[in-house]
Amino acid sequence: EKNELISFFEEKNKKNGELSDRFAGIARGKNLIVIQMEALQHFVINSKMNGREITPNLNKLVRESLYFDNIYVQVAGGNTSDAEFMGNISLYPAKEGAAYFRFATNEYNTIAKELKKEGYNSYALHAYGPAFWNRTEMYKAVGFDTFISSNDYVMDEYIGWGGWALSDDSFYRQSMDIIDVTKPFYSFFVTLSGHHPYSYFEDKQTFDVGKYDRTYFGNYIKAQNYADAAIGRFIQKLKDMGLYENSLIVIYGDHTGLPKTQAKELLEFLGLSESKVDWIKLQKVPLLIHCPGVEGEIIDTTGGQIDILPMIANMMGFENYYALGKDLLNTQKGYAVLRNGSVLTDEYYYCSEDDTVYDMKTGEVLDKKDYEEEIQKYQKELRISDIILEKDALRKLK
Ligand code: GP9
Repeated sequence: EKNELISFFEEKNKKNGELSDRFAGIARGKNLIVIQMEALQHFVINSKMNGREITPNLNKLVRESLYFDNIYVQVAGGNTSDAEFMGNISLYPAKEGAAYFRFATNEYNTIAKELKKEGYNSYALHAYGPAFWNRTEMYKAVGFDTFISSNDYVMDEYIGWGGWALSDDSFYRQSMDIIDVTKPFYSFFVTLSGHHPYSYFEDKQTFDVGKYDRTYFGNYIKAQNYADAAIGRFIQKLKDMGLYENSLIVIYGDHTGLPKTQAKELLEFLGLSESKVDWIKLQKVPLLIHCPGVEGEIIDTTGGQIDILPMIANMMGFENYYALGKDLLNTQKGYAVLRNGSVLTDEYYYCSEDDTVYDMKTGEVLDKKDYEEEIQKYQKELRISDIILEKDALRKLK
């Protein structure tokens, strides 16, 4: 297994070396502000309801950023914590259970650790009980210097999670009072206002959802509209503090917020069928990277949350030899591997549940034989990731 890992990473890094180095080092020395947004799905971006944009602030930011619009949700049993795991470490979620619980004492290569070598302070910020998802333990392995949790925030405004989690507005405001902005920093924000069941918004008229009023879907839209407004105010605060022009800002959704059991209104709103391909295309989250001096651009290469770290590493100029993700800005052929073994590319969707390959554009069934070799090559990443987790292999390889 050790030899397997060594040759896998040699091969992976050799290939990457052959590619161009677009944006390499462009954000070196800047602060890094990563915002992992709760249940923010891709479809809300640039979407209108009754003539009004659902997420006007994010839409504006998207226009000024590198925007990745084919990012698939890759979380598994660890849900939100799996998104954190991929974002900060670029390994796949555990095969069973949550990596945050099962592998919290492993050795990892992480953003916080790499930036620490450059003299950065790092902060994990999440206004919930610190033991949830075993964050207190796991954040030590991720290498955060400071974890600010609900023990540290004044719980002065409740919104998300049915109305009993701190509002994003208060969360951002208080967080910026805590972070020492006089030194280079990496701040990792994990929001909560978009957390189901969205019932806080049931009787609020904050956004006109028309016929979806008082439905799960309508409440979800109102929750994401609120989360967007809060992020708009946060971005303004960063500008007022003089941080916007000196920071790399990365925003992505952690997982979907509308399960299949609630799909009816969503499919109706988007005018989609209940086909396998239509549904998988909805299992995407937005990802944007805002870098001062870089013009807005849409990147439609297929990828996943595991690809976030390699892009940050490339732009900030730090090493990521053992990342399993790829830099979508320097990759010709995109793909995403899901924890259940399904594989998505620009061209096809291999669904592991029915062992069938579908044409991504038409939904037609394709001949699996033609894709088998490539699918297995991509799936190998899951095996490599499992070995790393189960054998604590990065500690040994080092
Ligand atoms: C709790 C929050 C929610 O701290 O991260 O996690 P989820 O229930 O969405 O996985």
